[in-house]
Amino acid sequence: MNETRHQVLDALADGPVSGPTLADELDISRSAVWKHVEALRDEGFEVRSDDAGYVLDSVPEFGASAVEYGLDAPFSVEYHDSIPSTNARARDLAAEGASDVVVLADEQTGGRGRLDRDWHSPSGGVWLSVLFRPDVPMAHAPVFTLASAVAVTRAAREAGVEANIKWPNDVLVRRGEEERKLVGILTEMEGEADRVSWVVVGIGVNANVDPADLPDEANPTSLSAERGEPVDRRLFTQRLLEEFDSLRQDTEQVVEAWREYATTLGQQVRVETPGGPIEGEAVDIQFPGALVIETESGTEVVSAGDCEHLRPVTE
Ligand code: BT5
Repeated sequence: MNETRHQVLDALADGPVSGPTLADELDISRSAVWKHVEALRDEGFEVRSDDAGYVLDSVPEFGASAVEYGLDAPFSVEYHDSIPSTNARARDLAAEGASDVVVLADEQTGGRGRLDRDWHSPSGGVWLSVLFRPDVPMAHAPVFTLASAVAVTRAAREAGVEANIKWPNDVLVRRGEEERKLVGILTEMEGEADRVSWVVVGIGVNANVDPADLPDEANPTSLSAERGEPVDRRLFTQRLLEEFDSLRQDTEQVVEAWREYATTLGQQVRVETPGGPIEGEAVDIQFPGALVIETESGTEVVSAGDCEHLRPVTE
């Protein structure tokens, strides 16, 4: 949303405000005010005009301006009802030089997980990618995957869903022994060894989605299924972005926060790494995101791989 539209919206929220007053305050023409109001109406904002002027009656459920409105983080939002993949779009924007942009979609038709796996993204989810340019070496970039897992976990908990993190990139809900996948995260980046050029953090949240529409083998769940009612996607997305914004600026606090929500620590795990499987007890996480595993033959530090939580062997 451009700066003037933002100002118009803020003024309407404090309304009633007349067209001429707004035009004076913002130093634009009356017809420009009218155009901004019409554009907001087109986006689903209900703007009433009465004798005293314009009044904002309601904000749309989802969309670019809806999420930007009242957002306490410096991101601009690009919204799509349907798009192949928000990560692919964010990569294109990165190539054009953009930064601090969030690509948000209601539905993805070609969503991707790690290793080019499919990510099912029916309408009703929160499918988003954050493009930014942190001033850090490439080796530190995995911390942003952890940061996004923490951010989404906090937002889910605020929405009443007791989410936990499974290393490295899953957010789950536990039911007894069972773990159900609520969120997947895919981080992509480009740069030189000593400096990241851009990072795209792709976060896929099963928000108001029926788990029956998602692949069975992942044991999926959704915010609406856990809550028994739909979540306010606008507020959820705002909280997620605000938490992420504060964590990305203070990466020191990320590992500590991650430990608080992790289910992986203390568990027997099997991690499929490019060099083969590693099995043992997950004992810690190290900056910027490596898992420390005690195996029979010593301590291993693993920076990437698919992690399986093994059931403890009971005798
Ligand atoms: C992930 O991959 O978990 C990362 C997913 C990232 C998706 C976001 S959405 C916004 C952005 N745009 C994109 O195109 N991607 C990102 P991975 O750990 O590889 O898990 C993939 C596996 O999860 C699949 O093989 C399925 O088994 C399962 N799966 C697919 N869709 C799912 C869903 N909606 N919920 C739960 N599990 C799912």
